[in-house]
Amino acid sequence: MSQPTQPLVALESTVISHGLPYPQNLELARSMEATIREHGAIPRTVGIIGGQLVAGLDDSQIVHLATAPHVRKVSRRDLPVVVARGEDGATTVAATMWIAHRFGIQVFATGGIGGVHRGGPFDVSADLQELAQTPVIVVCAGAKAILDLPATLEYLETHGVTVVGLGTDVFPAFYSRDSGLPVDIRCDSADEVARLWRAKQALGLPGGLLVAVPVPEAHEIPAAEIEPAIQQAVAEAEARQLRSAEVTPFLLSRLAELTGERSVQTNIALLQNNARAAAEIAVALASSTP
Ligand code: PSU
Repeated sequence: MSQPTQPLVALESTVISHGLPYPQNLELARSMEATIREHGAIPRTVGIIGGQLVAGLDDSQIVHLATAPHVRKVSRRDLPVVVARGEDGATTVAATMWIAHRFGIQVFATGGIGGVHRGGPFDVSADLQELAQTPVIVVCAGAKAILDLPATLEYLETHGVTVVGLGTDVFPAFYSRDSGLPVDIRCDSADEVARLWRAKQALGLPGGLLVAVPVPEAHEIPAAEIEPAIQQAVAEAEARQLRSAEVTPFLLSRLAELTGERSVQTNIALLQNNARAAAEIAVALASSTP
């Protein structure tokens, strides 16, 4: 594959349509794009409009996904459905990675990835399998502790996905900086991440790279504080017998209700931070000699 000449950064749209309330979702979508530009890279927010895959939604399309009711949450398995029906769709990490790759984008900033859910029934996000097969660097703040984090990291290990801690030795847990679980490798700069990515490509290894960046300290919600709300939300999801794609949006919105505005502020802070880190990685990749 040809090397990127432009420092492009993909952004997902499930966080806009399903992850944050209005109007913070719209403000966030716009300010992540602005942060990426401020750091010398080019944002490409990904979504589906009228059955067309778009990598680089314009402002009116972003407003539409932030405000329209019932926009479908689109993961990999939903892609043919929305295309065949000419529908709109908000793309998850998995679908955004797949579209980003099709459009030649190698770096993607998100908040938290999906993973292996706690307890039963068996529920594994398609995000993990996408990381195993699609060559995109995904910059996130780890995964929420609504998930089974040890099982999530095991799954990634089994599928050959290297987990990088950017400026950290431990996998962050989204709201909290420390899940207590180690990452595979610590990198302390965007250049170091770019070198790792080049090495992976030179070896011909398939799949992506997960770069985990802890939420800035000022915005952290310590694990002990967030855990009771997580346990309550997980118990409620089980009592309602939710399945598949319904589970994550339910847990996210219950957590927001249970923790109030604070969790939304933390969510926004880490997304901005990830946008900055992803822009720096994209710039490092675009300027490094292949
Ligand atoms: N985790 C978050 N916020 C989010 C999501 C996950 O903290 O908005 C979204 C992402 O788009 C992710 C998707 O790809 O949820 C995972 O959904 P599922 O578990 O159904 O695969």
